[in-house]
Amino acid sequence: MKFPAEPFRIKVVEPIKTTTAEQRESLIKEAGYNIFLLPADSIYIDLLTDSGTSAMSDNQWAGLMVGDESYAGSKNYYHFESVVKEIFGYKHIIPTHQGRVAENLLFSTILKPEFVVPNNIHFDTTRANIEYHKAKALDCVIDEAMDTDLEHPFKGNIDIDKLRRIIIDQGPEKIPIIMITITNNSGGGQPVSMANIRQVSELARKYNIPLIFDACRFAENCYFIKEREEGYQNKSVKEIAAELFSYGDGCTMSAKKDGLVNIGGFLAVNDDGLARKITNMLILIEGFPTYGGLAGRDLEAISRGLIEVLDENYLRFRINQTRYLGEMLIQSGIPIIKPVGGHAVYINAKKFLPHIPQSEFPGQAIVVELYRRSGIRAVEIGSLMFAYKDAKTGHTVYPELELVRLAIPRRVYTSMHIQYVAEAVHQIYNERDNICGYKIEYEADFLRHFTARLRPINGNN
Ligand code: P71
Repeated sequence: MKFPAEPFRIKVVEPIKTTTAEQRESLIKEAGYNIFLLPADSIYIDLLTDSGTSAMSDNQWAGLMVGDESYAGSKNYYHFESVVKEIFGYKHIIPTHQGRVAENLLFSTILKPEFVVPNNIHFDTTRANIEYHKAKALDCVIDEAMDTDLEHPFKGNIDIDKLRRIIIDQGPEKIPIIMITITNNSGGGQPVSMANIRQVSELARKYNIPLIFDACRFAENCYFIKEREEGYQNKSVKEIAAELFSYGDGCTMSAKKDGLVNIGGFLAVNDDGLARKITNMLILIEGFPTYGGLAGRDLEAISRGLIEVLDENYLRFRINQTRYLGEMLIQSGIPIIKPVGGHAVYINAKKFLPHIPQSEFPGQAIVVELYRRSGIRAVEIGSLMFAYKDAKTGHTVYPELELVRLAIPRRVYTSMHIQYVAEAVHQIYNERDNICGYKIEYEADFLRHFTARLRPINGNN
């Protein structure tokens, strides 16, 4: 395993407060054993999300100083538009303040009740935005994606037969778009191959259905294509991205990921009529089309971030840093989703804590233990987040996968921080028999994981 050396040096530092075990004990108790309720300055290494948590470069910070805050026609918008067009190749570029607004604009324009939107796996906000319009969000990722131990180079791929069945069964007139999420966040940050995208595109064109990418982590996906797919080793990531997006008709983008910024996003489409409708809606909910809910300086930071994210020295480091964490965990015998994805390592909590049933939140138990022992914040993606009560039977339905996600912010932590994380996980793995489950004391009616309060089931924890 190669130690990934940082392709940047440090010019500004942000001190991290350290806490004692006693302080963390009382903080986590006060937070109802819910890491969403912890003050961020009580955390040593924050792996809650890779979204909006990137460190900007000196060039991006300099870009903030040339922000043109004109209401209409800001020069930063024209720069942003030209950079996005050059990389993504679409005709109309509509800025938004984050990804889910791009989703909202798109879906409120194209969806009717009973419509169906297929995707490899819909991300939560995408699914919620679709279901809000009483339409159906269907996942059609390949079956291999559900086998956490299976090594497959493109576990984000769409199962073409499943997709074809959906189109035939539902009727193409009920499917306003097909989506592909790159990389597939909900399936472990796994990439989609160019061959698969080409096949989906052919099918979509056959039935005259537009193909829209959820492009949040497009650069990471393209780097995996370069690394793993035959015929792409000698192409630049930028060339790979150009080919990939040429198979689609538009994309939604949260620039908080591969835009290397703390806020921002956009929607890009080729269709003139669709763009006009969306732009009118944008004016209603976000702002004038040359700023879309962002300051001019934010647009400048995104333009510069999108250029930097295609730097292959950066991407090599990025992908290898995540892999480095994953491989250290594998070497310690810790069960994780394989292969390691682009932006995060996902621990299989069912295998990590086989003595804790899903009804007692094994994923959350690992998350709490990591904070308590080492000041690290991870996030549970399992029964606390997704279990629900079946309206008919009254029984609780548990998700198939019980995961803990360690998402790595871009350019924020050194490989030494990553080693610290690996050691901390290893330590609690060695003492896993002493970890107990949790019980919910308070929960909201929906999205309960954000505000739930829990209690350990026995005194040891
Ligand atoms: C992540 C996030 C951020 C997040 C969002 C909601 C709840 C918890 C955490 C955001 C994504 C994403 C994909 C594939 C669209 C969005 C929304 N991910 N698509 O993974 O991963 O973007 O946050 O800018 O609105 O922690 P947005």
